[in-house]
Amino acid sequence: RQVGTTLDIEGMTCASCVGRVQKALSRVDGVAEASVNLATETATVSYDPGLITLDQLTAAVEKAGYAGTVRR
Ligand code: 9UX
Repeated sequence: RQVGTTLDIEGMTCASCVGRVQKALSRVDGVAEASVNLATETATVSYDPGLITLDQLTAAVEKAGYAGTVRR
């Protein structure tokens, strides 16, 4: 099963930032697809909730050097 969520990402200022965040999210086991938008400072992520939690997604963003919060 897959669900989608949107994260607000803080701290991205260039295209490389986008790449870093996208790579960090894509690498998390259980993430099917991650798409990061610099203009809106968001990431849309499709993931399997049986494999990972939202906390793990925000943790991956933080580990990459940015602040990620789940948009509720
Ligand atoms: Mo370039 Mo984005 O250093 O932080 S990757 S601005």
